[in-house]
Amino acid sequence: MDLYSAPLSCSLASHVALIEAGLPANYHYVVLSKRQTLEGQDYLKVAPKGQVPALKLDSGEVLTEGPAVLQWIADQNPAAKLAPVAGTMARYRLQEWLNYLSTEVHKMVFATLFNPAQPAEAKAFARTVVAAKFDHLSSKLEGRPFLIGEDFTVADAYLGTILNWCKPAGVELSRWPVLEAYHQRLMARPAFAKAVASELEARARMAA
Ligand SMILES: N[C@@H](CCC(=O)N[C@@H](CS)C(=O)NCC(=O)O)C(=O)O
Repeated sequence: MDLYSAPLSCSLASHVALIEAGLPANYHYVVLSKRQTLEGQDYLKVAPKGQVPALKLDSGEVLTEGPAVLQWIADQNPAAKLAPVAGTMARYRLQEWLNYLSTEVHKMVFATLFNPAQPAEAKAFARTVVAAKFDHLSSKLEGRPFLIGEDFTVADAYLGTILNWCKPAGVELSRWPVLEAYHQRLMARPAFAKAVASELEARARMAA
């Protein structure tokens, strides 16, 4: 299986999930501005939407959209408990979180803050919205180790990835001590440490 990702972007969550699930994969890094992998492969031939993550399965099928990719990975190794069993209420809670993170936090807030084409008014609006989103997340994580129950799930892989963006986006995470402590716990997990180190190394190769 092959994961196509861009260093420290939303695809980091899929990278972390693969490691947490103990699934072997080949990692390909995409230079999004060129729609090309570091090896020079035309990324649009792999994933015509041009976005990461994309997971090429051993069957040759290519799966895209982070929430779908994350759940597929989780379902390959149920013993790792990265997602509750399909059909249970807990699984719908996971999907509820993945959708919230994707639409309300990733896209509405951070995609706006990072996009140089967005006008200053849109960025100012995103900065007001982030407070409401983080207040909500913080209230849900108060006194709990993870978003759902006692186990780390792929929703935590996604939220940890998003919280990494606070510093480069100029969002002061220390305003939410619960989220800051949660972020530190996630970054201390071996899977996050390994994936982040590998993606930083890929980013340095891209810059060279
Ligand atoms: N709906 C997609 C969005 C993925 C996405 O926004 N990926 C970003 C990186 S975090 C990307 O590929 N950006 C380049 C682009 O949109 O052209 C998903 O959930 O996977």
